[in-house]
Amino acid sequence: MSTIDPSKIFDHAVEVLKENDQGGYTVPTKGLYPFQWNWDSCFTAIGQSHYDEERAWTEIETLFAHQWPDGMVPHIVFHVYSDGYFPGPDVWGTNRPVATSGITQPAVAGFAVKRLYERAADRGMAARRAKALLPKIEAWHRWFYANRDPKGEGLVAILHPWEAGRDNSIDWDEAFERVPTEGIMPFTRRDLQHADPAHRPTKEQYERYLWLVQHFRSLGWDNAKLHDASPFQIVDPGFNAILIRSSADLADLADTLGEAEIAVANRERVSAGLAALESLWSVRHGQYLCRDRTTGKLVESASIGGILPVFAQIPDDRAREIARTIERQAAAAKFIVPSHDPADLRFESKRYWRGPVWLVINYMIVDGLQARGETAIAERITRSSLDLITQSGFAEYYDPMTGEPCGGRRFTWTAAMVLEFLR
Ligand code: 9WN
Repeated sequence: MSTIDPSKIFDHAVEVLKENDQGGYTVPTKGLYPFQWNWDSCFTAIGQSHYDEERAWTEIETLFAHQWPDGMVPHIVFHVYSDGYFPGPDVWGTNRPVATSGITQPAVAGFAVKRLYERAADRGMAARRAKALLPKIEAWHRWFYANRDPKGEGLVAILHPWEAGRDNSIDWDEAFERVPTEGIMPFTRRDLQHADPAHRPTKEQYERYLWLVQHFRSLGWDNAKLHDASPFQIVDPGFNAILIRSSADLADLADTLGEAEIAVANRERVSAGLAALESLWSVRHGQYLCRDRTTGKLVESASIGGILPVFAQIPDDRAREIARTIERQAAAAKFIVPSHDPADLRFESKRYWRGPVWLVINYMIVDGLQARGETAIAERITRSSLDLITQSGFAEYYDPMTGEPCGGRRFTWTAAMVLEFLR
């Protein structure tokens, strides 16, 4: 039975966005996530641009107001006190003027700012605000390659699963075994007060998440040290593809706004990144795979991270092959695109990033497929995304087999993406 009248989806989405709006930033959802998250905010701004351009720019500016002096943009900004989330500011101990976490998240900002700029009705305001954000996003991109690609391979590593934004993906399982759990502080998870434990990461995974946080904290959050000191270093094709796409978009914007140096630096990163991505292609899976930088081996795990590169300018034949891979998965799942290949025995339809559908991921895939002329499958993904909304509301994520809503409800980035899908 339909829970939302299709003709009312737009209004409902705006209502969800406004309800989670805290003035200068938006929380992902009330209760479960009471702070500002990095990539959530960038997608949120794109949604806000449909009804309030001014507010959309502010969302990204607030995030960048908390950029670290070395260029990193943290994955959480703890604007106001709340003990409703674990791990909170005391656990991170980053000593920032306004508390933040000490790790980052996918670099969506370059892409988002170009999108805001392109569609702006107020051209003067857009030029002014984009120009002010440009050097900040450039500093973040520079930070990535300086700190997460120390050997100049052209691809950056994540040092914590939370950085990829796909917390408990099957991609991390093997490497995560190397992360110890000894010596971690006693802790109480808050997420389980808001969401079904069967839909969330396990206790053991949380212990390892925490061990990494404590380890990085013991190194004073010195980004020059963290990469080499981390037992978890993964080169994720999805994470890199987002950075590559944002670098390309930032370069275009820099050209338009007369910032030639920023344009050149970002174009160089794009060419090096696209060339290096090739080494992650798997013929057997028809998609990209992660590389474990510690062992040098590809990770045998066909997740959404290896499909996401279609969002970047990968070669046409790779994009075509990815479209076919999604079609194959669509034969096994009622709703697409599952965050892990349903044919893999490790697939779990309700457990967070081990199977469920996420609308932000669908959005990036659709954007990439449309750019390649793969319109039939792109439309199918869009339809599937909107069907999930009418059937199950604005959930954090959905079971691809049944469409059941999972995780948090009245979720900001889901609502933001709906406004884009309805465009
Ligand atoms: C940890 C806010 C965030 C998203 C991530 C998603 C989830 C946090 C958590 O929620 O992660 O950062 O506590 O589970 O995995 O992608 O940004 O919506």
